[in-house]
Amino acid sequence: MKLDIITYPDKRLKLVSKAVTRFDASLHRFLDDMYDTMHHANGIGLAAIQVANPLNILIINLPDENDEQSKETLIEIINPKIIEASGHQLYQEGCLSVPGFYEDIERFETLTLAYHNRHGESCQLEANALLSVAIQHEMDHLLGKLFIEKLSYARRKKFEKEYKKAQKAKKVS
Ligand code: Y12
Ligand code: CO
Repeated sequence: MKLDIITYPDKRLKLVSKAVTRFDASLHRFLDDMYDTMHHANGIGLAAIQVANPLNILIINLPDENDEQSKETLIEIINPKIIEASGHQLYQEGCLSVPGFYEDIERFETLTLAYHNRHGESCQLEANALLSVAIQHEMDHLLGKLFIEKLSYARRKKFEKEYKKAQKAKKVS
């Protein structure tokens, strides 16, 4: 089932998400709904708070070398914790909760992540390049942070003006 994605400036995006403690059928249904929602919106990453549920859950589904997404490569990450990070990279980010805006953001190049899967089992992964960017972007959502908060003062002001104008135009059409 597809859920509604909340968008900036919805205040719920500022909430700090809470740990998942029950790895039950209701969690599995919610993860499936998150996938349907992200897939329908052509996204590659989604955090639970983007569908108004403040839990430490994120999903990532990167495209393959032919630019195609497959559910087989979906990564479900619950209660993530970065245990090591190094290097720096710039990547042009976008967010389903900030539609129509993309900007270069600096992130760690590589990271090691500890997390739980949908069954509550402890897992670990190493990520670099796009996967590393996606994990850091989605983990910021769990802390109530959006990538636009990383912009310079001048760029953020320009964004606010452009975004408001685009929102107004959407309402009229
Ligand atoms: C690298 C950078 C950022 C992430 C976080 C996950 N971000 C997304 O999945 C963004 C998806 C997105 C999709 C859009 O819709 C279409 O392309 C059809 C979109 O377009 C509009 O809003 C108009 C914007 C963002 C992971 C890895
Ligand atoms: Co986002």
